[in-house]
Amino acid sequence: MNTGVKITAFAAALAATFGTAYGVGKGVGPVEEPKRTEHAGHAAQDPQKEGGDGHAGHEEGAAAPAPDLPGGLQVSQDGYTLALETPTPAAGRSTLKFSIKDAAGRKVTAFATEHGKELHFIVASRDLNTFRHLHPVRAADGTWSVDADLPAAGGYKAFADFKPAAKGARGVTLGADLAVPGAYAPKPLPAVAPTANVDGYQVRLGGVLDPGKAGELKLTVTRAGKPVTDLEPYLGAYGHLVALRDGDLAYLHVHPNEGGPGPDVSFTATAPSAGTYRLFLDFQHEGKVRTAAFTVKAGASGGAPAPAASGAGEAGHGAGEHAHG
Ligand SMILES: [Cu+2]
Repeated sequence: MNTGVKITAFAAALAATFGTAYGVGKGVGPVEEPKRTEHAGHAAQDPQKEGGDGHAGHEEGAAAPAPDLPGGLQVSQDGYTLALETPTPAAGRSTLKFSIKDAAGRKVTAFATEHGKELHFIVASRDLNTFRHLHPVRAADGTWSVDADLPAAGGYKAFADFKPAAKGARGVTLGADLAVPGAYAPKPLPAVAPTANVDGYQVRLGGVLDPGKAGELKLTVTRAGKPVTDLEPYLGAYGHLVALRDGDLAYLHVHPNEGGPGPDVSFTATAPSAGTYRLFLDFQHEGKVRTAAFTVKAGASGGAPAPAASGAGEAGHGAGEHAHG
């Protein structure tokens, strides 16, 4: 399946989600009683049908779920919705509030613990220059809140990475737009570089991010030229890595490998496509968590399409090589 197909499936899923969740279709087209929302996440219709009025997907059967979409691209998935209560916070320090709602619109209050927390909340600016990895506190009614410092006006995206405790639920990462009002001056994406400096630490990135293939990324932490060999566990590992794709902020939570306590921290990562990614490494030393950020290109050719060879069967779908899942 190539990217074009995935985007089509995504668009169809979105259309179906809006159609069912908000009743947009009612009175507009011949939409009958919409099926329940658990349908919304599985709306991978025959792509030939898209381009219609977006409700073509209510028939059974055609649907393969879209499990291989990267995380963070949808505000609703698997019946769960990220509902921001503070979608336009002021610049500077403010309290962000949100909830995760289930298909019935109720705030979810039962979550599985992953990496030591029920929910990981990431806020990144659209230009990928600002990144916050936060751990909100949940009130008994399911409202989450956390203080965040968003330094400047502009577009941001909030990600909630969690696994509902409900039986059979899988982990999801939902993404919702957030905007800090004011005059916006986007910054260019920092250049590709193998090292990043933060608070007197230098972090070197080794390894290659390969589209569609799991590969090892190794980060090495030094301070004043000396390897740091006493990194501290943070959320059960010696580092946490989040990768965001430039262009749409698709979210990859990358899994840490065994090892530690430094100077090397190793991860296994799979880029869903060629392109440019911004990697954010959180590591803890001497009681403080710091973030080192890198710009990385996946696919050395910078996104050249796969050879269209061996035509036949998958005509028009290229030679996609996505093996992640
Ligand atoms: Cu976290």
